[in-house]
Amino acid sequence: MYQVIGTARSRAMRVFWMLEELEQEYEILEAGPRSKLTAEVNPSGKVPALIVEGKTLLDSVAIMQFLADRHNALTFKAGTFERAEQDSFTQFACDEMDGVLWHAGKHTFYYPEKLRVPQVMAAAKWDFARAMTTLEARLGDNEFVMGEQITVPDLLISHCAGWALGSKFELPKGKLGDYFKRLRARPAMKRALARASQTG
Ligand SMILES: N[C@@H](CCC(=O)N[C@@H](CS)C(=O)NCC(=O)O)C(=O)O
Repeated sequence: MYQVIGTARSRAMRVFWMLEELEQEYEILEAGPRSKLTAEVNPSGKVPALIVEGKTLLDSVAIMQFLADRHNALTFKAGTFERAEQDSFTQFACDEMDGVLWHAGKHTFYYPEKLRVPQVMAAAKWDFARAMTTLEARLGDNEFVMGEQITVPDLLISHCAGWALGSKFELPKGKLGDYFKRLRARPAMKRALARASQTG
């Protein structure tokens, strides 16, 4: 059985969702960033981490892609052009969504007050809005970013969209708004939320 270190209010939520999509059993080892358990497995003290067969894998995106590859679902095969396109969407989510949101978050609550620059929030909202315009163009009329098949970046993008909403960023309506709603309505997402809500 898989074990995941992290909490619902962290990037561990992406991993819970992926495991639910794959219908795998998992145990949540509830531990926050920089907790004793987290520090034991990750020198940076960051969550999530996946423990599988006595080994520990760090980074939510690496974990999600590993699980998708291992269970041959929600991914195209490595070495195909489609996989490269899929990875390009994954990279987009990391750079243009996760990176922007985290940068804003650091200046809102994470850095010591003397290092926070309030103007960063306005710049981050500008970057995020531009990313949404790009995503809308790349999504087109597709159901998911890679067409009819849901893949790793869809979960990642949707998780970042929820994070954005919680951080008072604006989400677009229209086709992109419908895409976000479609993803959040997935039964696996609801199961992951219900399961994770028992954690902090
Ligand atoms: N790229 C990493 C980022 C992990 C990360 O920053 N996690 C946050 C919680 S969502 C954390 O533990 N932060 C603590 C810190 O930066 O000190 C991943 O996706 O797993």
